[in-house]
Amino acid sequence: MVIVLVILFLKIFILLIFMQNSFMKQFYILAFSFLSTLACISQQMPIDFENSNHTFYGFSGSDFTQVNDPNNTSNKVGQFNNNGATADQGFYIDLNRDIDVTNTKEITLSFYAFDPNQHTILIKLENGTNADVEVLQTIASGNATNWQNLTFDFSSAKETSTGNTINATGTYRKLVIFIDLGVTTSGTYLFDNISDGTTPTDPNELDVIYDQLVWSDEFDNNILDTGKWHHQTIGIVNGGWANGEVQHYTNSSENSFVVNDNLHIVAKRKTIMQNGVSRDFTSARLNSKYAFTYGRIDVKAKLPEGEGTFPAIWTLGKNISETGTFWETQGFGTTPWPDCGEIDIMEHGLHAKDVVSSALHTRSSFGGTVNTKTKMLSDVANTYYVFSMNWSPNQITFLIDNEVHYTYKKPANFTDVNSDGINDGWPFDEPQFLLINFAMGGISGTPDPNFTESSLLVDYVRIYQQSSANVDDFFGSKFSIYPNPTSDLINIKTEEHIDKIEIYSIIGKLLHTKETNFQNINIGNFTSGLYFLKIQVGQKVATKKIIIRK
Ligand SMILES: [Ca+2]
Ligand SMILES: [Ca+2]
Ligand SMILES: [Ca+2]
Repeated sequence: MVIVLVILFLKIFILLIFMQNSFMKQFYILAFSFLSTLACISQQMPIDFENSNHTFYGFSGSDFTQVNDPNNTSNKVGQFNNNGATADQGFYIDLNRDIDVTNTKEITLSFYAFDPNQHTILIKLENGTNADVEVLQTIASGNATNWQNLTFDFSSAKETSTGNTINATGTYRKLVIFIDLGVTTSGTYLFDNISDGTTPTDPNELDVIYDQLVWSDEFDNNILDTGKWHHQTIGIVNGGWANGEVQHYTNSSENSFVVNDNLHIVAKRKTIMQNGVSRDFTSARLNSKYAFTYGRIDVKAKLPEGEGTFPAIWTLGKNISETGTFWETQGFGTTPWPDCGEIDIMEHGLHAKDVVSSALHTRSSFGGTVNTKTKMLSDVANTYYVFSMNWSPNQITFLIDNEVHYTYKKPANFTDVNSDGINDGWPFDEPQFLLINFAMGGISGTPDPNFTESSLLVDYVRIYQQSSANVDDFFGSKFSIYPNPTSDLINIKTEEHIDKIEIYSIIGKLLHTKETNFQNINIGNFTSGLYFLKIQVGQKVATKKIIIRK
């Protein structure tokens, strides 16, 4: 959190300084996006402790620091200290790329003790798609001040809750280490090179760029376009709403209207009877009369304020069987939640003020889903942010102001516990529609007793997809790009007649356009990192990845 805040403050500082100079602004956004990317990469396996983010958190009286390897001062290692206070001392790290024990069965590491006694090391995996699993190793006495390489084999793991030996599968986000679990032994130990056999990848990378606008509402006509939006007003839980919420949704222009270039969704303290149920607050919930498969949604919004306010920008499967949704009224309601899939682009009110969250609800994890991530913003009630979701056949990436904060990958293993033929972790190959609503109370907390009304403002909604020509791999093979990686010049060799070349950042930001002289591109001004080159020939498009290394 501290590091995230430091980067945030640095960005704000730099942006203020260079606000007048748009090239420099662009350059620094790019540079800092790359910095953020590096910070994120570092919370992945393998953990070599060379980066300050390779930090474990001690609990029950344990503490962690980074120190130099006593045998090699240029190597950083993790120092794990138990003070012996309790028998359950341990250490954990939350990873931003899951450990996948379906594909990788072994976790290897190097261990060093300062004392010559026998020790046990337990590696436990938590926050997973399956139950917690653990593997124990015993280090024989007499092995002090020597690095030992250990292998933890999860094809023969113990399921923590049952004690059964199982071949572990699934993905896990949290790695926990216990040294001498079950006894009150103090001691200091070193670890290095904790690995699941994978190499670091860039979790911020968008795998597909969606840039063709297919549906939007700019809210610039002072009228709520009911050709685009449906008011969902029939309560879905006994005439009320989910999550213990305390509002009714109406189609009244008191609760939703368009003015000053913005959609306003207004929650008010007002008692009404609807569907035979009385509620003390009114608000609105809009469904898009547009649904799509794969693409990008950008929503620029300013959030309401007050304890117990719960605005959300999200999507549901067009096939959801839920009374009163637009698509149900059109005859598409075949599939119950969560099998229809839900993508929460932005929710506010589930965590502290100014902390927004993104989440996925699927058959494999719903309700209190493990597939979620929070991000702290600044003054969300007075600041517009662009909340985005980039949904490809392989991953769903969440961005705020064009910066990735969470990526959900399609699970590697197909599970179908409810036998409906749909991957329990990925019901996302079918159309979804957009919802924008402003709930009150329930799991977001009791509304402030002084609350009278507040507004969710939406400046625009834009949905992008990709022209079908974009996925033509054969067409892409007609262009040779070299050298790649490059430092200052990209050469392009082709028989095709190029019309335009664009360069995008890994988060889909257009950085450079070229409309003549396509033999080469000077990228001397670019910082190191991964970029997309989009080559346009008539209606056809080829996309190439390029790496710039300075
Ligand atoms: Ca190291
Ligand atoms: Ca299923
Ligand atoms: Ca607008």
